[in-house]
Amino acid sequence: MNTKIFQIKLKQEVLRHLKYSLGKDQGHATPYDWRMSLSLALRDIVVDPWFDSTRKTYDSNAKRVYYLSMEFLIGRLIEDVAINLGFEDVARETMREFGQDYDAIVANEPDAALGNGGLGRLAACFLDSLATLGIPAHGYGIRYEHGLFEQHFENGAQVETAEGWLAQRNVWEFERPEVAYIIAFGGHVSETDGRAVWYPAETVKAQAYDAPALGWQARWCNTLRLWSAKPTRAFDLESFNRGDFLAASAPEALARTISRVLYPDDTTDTGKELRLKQEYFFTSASIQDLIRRYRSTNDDLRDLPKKAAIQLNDTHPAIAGPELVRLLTDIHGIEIHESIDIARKCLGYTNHTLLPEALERWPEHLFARILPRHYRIIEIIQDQHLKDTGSDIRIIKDGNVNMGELAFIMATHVNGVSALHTELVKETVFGDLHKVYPKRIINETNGITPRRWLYDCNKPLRNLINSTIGIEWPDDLEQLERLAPYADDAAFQEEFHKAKLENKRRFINWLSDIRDIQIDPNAMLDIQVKRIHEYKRQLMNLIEAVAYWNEIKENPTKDWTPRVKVFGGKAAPGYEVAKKIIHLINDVATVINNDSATKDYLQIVFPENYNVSMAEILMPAADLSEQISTAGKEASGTGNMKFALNGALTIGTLDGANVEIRDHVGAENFFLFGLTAEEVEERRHQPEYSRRAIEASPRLYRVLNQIASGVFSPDEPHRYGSIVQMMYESDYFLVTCDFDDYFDTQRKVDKAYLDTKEWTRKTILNTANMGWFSSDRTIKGYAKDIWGAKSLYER
Ligand code: 26Y
Repeated sequence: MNTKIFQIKLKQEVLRHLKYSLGKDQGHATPYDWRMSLSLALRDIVVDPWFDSTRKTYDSNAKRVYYLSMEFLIGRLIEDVAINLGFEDVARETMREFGQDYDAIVANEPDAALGNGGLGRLAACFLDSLATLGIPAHGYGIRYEHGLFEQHFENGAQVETAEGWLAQRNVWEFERPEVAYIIAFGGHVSETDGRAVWYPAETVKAQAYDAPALGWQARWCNTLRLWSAKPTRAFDLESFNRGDFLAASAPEALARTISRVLYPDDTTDTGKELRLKQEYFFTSASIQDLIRRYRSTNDDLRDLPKKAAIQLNDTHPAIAGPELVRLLTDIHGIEIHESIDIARKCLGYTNHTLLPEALERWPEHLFARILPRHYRIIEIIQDQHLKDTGSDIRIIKDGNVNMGELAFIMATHVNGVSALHTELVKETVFGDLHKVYPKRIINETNGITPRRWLYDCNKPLRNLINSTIGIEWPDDLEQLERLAPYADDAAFQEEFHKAKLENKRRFINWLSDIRDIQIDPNAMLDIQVKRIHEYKRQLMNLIEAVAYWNEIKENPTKDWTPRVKVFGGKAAPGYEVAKKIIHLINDVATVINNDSATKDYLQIVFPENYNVSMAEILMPAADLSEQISTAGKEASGTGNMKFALNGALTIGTLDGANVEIRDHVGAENFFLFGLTAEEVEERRHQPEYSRRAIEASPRLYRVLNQIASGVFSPDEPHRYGSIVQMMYESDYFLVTCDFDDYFDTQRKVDKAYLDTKEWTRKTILNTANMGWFSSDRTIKGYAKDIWGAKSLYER
């Protein structure tokens, strides 16, 4: 449609929704009303490609991908939809004609924060790429009433409050009251003549809510189906009549708690009964749903693997294996060993972490109590595996049901998320199983969607790229290589630098709205944003800041490179050390930012509540990306990719996808430091390794003394005594051992930054060589190596 005509149409549609969906007239409409009306008008346009895609999928009876994930960290959608439809300018102009500020309307949308961090954001990027590539797919997850908690600081300490995205209507979803399944828990199983019948103690209903997942240029549209728990019987009249009012509302209470809130932990095993129920709840609903869909057009469930590829995003949905077996055998009458075989052919499992505390294990008694039939099926799966392989690796061991082993044994392919991580998976967590199934583990290096993480969030750079290499790159990101020849072109360098400055100004303006802080856009923006974890070593970054501050104070007239250090991220509410680190960062920031002798050279900011929308402002603005985890601990990282794609240089260790990023952008355009994964293991065996490292480094020693003696916490001098003591006695993540190399490398960064032309040349080469890290490439890999799924979209 011609732009002008479309604009008139969109204008009419927005007004129609304002009047008939919101019940408002123009004179009284709030930004919320405008946002809703615009969203609804855009949503209407999405419905056609959505129907088309669904129809094509049914007509072709093609293989579908089912991506099961406890987390989808989506962020806002309005701009994403407008851009995928190609109507961004039209939407902006339409709102302007109504006298509305389009950016403010976009910002009115709450983030859909149905995830903790990397794993959840990866799922969201994968949905985008699946739709862009035209692969028929469903995302399946939980429609949490409360997403990830909101973080606030009180006197520098993190406090959490409940997030309430569903307090407002979620415009992107369609409620499907007719799509509902019964999910059972507890009770007992009776087995007669080899036939098992499960008599559950309680049941809830899983009800579907569908949101369209639109791809680039609206060529294809998949579905994200999220399950909400509802009571099977809203009200137990019998109990009520007996006068037992509490019991009468018990089914409702259980149902509501199941999809009430996202577990706010990442990488610490919560081991809570409710979490197991959540996992089974959404997995069972999803498996029942995909079987129903399959049976609507196919007869024999033995052919399910030809039509359904089920991907498990970590072990959280690992109960999918036994659940599929249960449905095939108990409901559809297929012999159990054959069912196991069918289920395995459908399943793939992605591992996202090597940290032992993040591997899910359920106490046997708890598991058997809640899922008695599945417990029995797991025993059968285990027996068959032991018999087939002659190994002695068990799923049920030492009183626990191990979900990693279960997922591994039930999957055709197990994948790691970066080259290094995959090798470590083979050597460590699944070393034994790898020997038994040597072909099962493969690598699929993570990626990010270039639509959200460059095209949408970085308009200055988008425009420059468009005018340099054309507009084909957003779904063919390796075209960015064509920017490489311009790296030495002075005019292009200037334009590239200007785009970066514009993004930095945008960040500074945003920050000045929430903080009283003056920042020079020419200062280096050095950013570390991610969940707060000891292994990610925010503490090392902070110690380095203090050491730098000390140095500036000693020699205030030297030409120091001005830096603004930005931290962002949440700590799991129960993770005490991480919370202490947050408090320390804020305390150090208070002291350093108030030091008039150094404030032209060093400032520290830690904006509250880092989320996807904040990332969209930070990533394009960064000069330096901090990717400094202890080698061997970060499975991949994806923030590292977002920064480099947007023209930041990385200071980082040889960990996760940093290794591959460095290979792509070139070692000379990456600031490498630190021990390798192998050296880390060796070092841990040396006695007193951290004490010795501290004694060998006067700089580090001094900073630790300052922290320990209360320089940053005069109101409570011993506040950080435990942290300093930990550095001396149990520095498991080797902050102390990597510190000197890190500090020295930062000084190389300082020096490099002073040469703007050379720095810009390097940043151009980063952007130009990051195309491989598009999640489109990742999804093509999964489709070919694991799913056997094809694109149905014709160009
Ligand atoms: C068991 C439960 C407490 C749990 C909940 C969430 C365990 C783990 C998680 C989340 C893990 C996670 O986000 N891992 C990250 O996955 C990213 C995507 O693959 C990686 O880039 C990143 O390195 C990894 O830490």
